[in-house]
Amino acid sequence: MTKNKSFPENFLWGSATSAYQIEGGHLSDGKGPSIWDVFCMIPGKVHQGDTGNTACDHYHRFREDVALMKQLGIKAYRFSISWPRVLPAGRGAVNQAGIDFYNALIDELLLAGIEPWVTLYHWDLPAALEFELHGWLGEGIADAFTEYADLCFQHFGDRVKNWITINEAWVVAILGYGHGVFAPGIQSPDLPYLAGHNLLKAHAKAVQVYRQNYQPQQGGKIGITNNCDWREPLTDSPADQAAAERALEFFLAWFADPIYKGDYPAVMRERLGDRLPSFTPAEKELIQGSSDFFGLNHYTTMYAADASENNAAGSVYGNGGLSADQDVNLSVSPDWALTAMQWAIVPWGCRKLLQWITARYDNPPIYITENGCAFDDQLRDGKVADLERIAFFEGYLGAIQEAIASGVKVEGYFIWSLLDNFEWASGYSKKFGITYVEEGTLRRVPKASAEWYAGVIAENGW
Ligand code: PNW
Repeated sequence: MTKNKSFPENFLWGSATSAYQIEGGHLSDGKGPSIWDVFCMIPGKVHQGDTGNTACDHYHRFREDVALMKQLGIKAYRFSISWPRVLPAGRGAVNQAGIDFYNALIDELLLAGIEPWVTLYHWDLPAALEFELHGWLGEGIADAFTEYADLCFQHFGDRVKNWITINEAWVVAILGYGHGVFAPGIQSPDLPYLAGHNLLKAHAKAVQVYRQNYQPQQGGKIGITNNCDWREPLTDSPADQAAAERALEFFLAWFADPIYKGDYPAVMRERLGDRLPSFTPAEKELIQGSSDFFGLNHYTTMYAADASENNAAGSVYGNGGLSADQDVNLSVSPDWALTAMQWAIVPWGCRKLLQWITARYDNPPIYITENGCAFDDQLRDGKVADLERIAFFEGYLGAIQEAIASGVKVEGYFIWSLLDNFEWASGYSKKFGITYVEEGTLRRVPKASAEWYAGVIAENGW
């Protein structure tokens, strides 16, 4: 690995969170319930019955959290707006207290010299829209999302110059409507493709409103963030190479091809037929070119092997999407170190994925809007001494530098996450960085000092 430590001069360094995972105040000051508020109440859905009711109590402690960001020296902060906090029923009546909260947060960030990056949808759909429209399966959902997005551009767009419409459509579709392990908890072999279709339409409509009514005066940029692992062929056989490519297309090209090429990947159409909805010509036109940047969340890598003969998943569900549709078997190498979430640490997979995106989508500007790791806290003198995390970032940032050196346009990087938080169906753990759970709320635990880390880094020759 090259030891050139420099990143491009204007490279953006940030940290990220999402509303339901950190805010708490789940029904405070007029907020409506989201599908995650409801999902958490169903016994057995979330580890130990945990909820985001209080989470990091960021709703009440955001000034403290912004001070923490300032101390960390981050230049940008990616957070999400809770749709039911500003529109308690999803549409119609506005909750002014919700608008006030995000105004205060944005002002506090700007005062601290930190650029706000706002995600409009990070999974906390207003519960009302689940009942009334069948959530992301419903015909009217794209219009409801556009009404909400419009409200946000109108109230916050004078100060927010970076917008992300949807966080990880793949997770919403596959985990929410395929495996059913995330809200709204639906298990189906077909519905993920309908949910994904509506997510893309919602994204594109919101972008159209921004571009027509706000971007000319406000001058910001808008895009979507998708997640993808790397898929490495298990062997160099043509069948395994094709399997790895197919797995990437079912993961990332599912959502990126319509935006960069105007339609779903051919391999998805071939394999899914009518189970994959079709765009009208007008919709294709609306969706194509609807992202000013390529937002990417990346965490891990798996081997991919052709499974046309023997699909090891043995069911429609697998950890790379709906595996029966892809005929891909996934595995990890026993040599790869794992995070506490059992995700393999494979920095070169990050480099290869960035290069794959660059080749397939003609070198778009990429923002890595999430990358990070979970580890058990190791406390030293009451402070978190997270050596494994330092090594993780050393590896992944080195891989990103290599990608940049090879011509990939990575323009920014956001660490997931600023705060230890509510990890969806996994609930809380003590496994992340800055904070840990104590008596139902999260107590802040400082990191070890910068000097101490500098010593460790020098000692290890990083
Ligand atoms: C992302 N998967 O979630 C989310 O954007 C965050 O809210 C979350 O806390 C973070 O990554 C860590 O999990 C994912 O199964 C959840 O591949 C699941 C998957 C990927 C991303």
